[in-house]
Amino acid sequence: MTVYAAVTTGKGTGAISTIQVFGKESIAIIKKIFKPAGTKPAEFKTGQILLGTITDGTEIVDHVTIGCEQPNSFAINCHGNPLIAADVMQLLGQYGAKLLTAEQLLTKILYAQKPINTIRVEAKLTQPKAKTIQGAKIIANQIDAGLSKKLQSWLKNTNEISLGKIKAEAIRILQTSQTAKLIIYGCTLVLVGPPNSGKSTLLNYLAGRQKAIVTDIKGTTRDWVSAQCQIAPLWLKLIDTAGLDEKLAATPKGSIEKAAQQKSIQILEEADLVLLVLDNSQPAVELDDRFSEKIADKLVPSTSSGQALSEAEGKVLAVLNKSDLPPKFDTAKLPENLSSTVQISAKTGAGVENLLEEIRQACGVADFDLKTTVCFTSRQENLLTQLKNAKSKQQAASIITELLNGQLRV
Ligand SMILES: Nc1nc2c(ncn2[C@@H]2O[C@H](COP(=O)(O)OP(=O)(O)OP(=O)(O)O)[C@@H](O)[C@H]2O)c(=O)[nH]1
Ligand SMILES: [Mg+2]
Repeated sequence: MTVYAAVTTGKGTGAISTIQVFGKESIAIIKKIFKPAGTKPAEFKTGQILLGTITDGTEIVDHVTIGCEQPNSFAINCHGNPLIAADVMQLLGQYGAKLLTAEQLLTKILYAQKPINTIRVEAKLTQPKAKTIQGAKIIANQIDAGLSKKLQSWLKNTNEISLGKIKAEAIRILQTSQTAKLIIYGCTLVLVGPPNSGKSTLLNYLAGRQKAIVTDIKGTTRDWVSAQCQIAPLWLKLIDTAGLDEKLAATPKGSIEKAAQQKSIQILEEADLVLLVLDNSQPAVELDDRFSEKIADKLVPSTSSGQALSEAEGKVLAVLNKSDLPPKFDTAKLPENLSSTVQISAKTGAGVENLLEEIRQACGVADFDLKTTVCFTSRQENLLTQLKNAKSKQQAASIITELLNGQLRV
């Protein structure tokens, strides 16, 4: 059996780097580069931690500990400088270990455990990428329950369950997964609106720091600015954009203003949810046609079942800002089909809690049950999409088997 090795700690400098060595012949290779502290020879017993040095035959590479986790799995903990970890890896490679990425190694380890459950492998690989603790829990819940259990029960009861029922359940899982994805991977919120409406002030308020420059001069924000914030169970990537108004068409070609405003229109494409920030203390302004068209696109609710990036696609929330000033905005001029309209003051914070609740509602995460059966990788999504289009029970069974036991390419 081949021996595999990978640096399993994150990239960059940390206090410690861990190199995982896996495979039946691991001990034979480790013995060639490891010298235990003291005079006794090393005993690689499961559950023990050994102290010693890694040497290249002539010089000490580093002082390390080795955790004997399984008879064929060892964790070499060396100092955190990535150059040291690279040296240890090179030595392992010289003595015959196959050098892998952390993901590749984890996949090998998980596939060595029987019975194979690919959903579990994907969960272990994906969980560290979850942006929120709720997202991590959703993934964990798919291992022994959730998606794994659903697929196992489909396979076990293929004769009793109708194809129609399986397809209907696949559609429901795909739909619910769009909301789960926002909780797991985060939601991109783009703040757009006319100049001076308070977009940057709102971004700063939500981010809890002065990320974007705020002035009373129209057109202060040129290049887009991004910040992050958590509003449980969501992680938000906030993008503040240059103000847009009816003058875009008249703005000279090649000018910074034109480029900035065009960028604002482009960035709308990335939005899971758009906040249309308007100044409630001013009469409504006409917006540039191109901008209005883009907003109109976002206002069209998604009709596809589960193929859209998120259920929030097609959602625009209007924010009537500066509620601390006398109102002059004619709300009849608001676009139709808005997800909702919220009055706030980004300056004082009044109404912002209400806005956050509306964001949760618009994303469909307000009462989301973390135990819901969902898919959480594009492989699963593709296969469930195939399942919802399956033409026969036999085809459905082979897709379900692939979902549960298929090989991953990492
Ligand atoms: N009274 C009041 N003033 C506000 C509020 N929000 C923002 N302002 C002020 O409005 C002005 C414009 O705010 P910004 O946040 O720079 O507006 P913006 O939409 O980012 O403007 P551009 O970058 O030019 O598109 C500043 O003087 C802010 O202090 C609010 O809720 N109440
Ligand atoms: Mg701004």
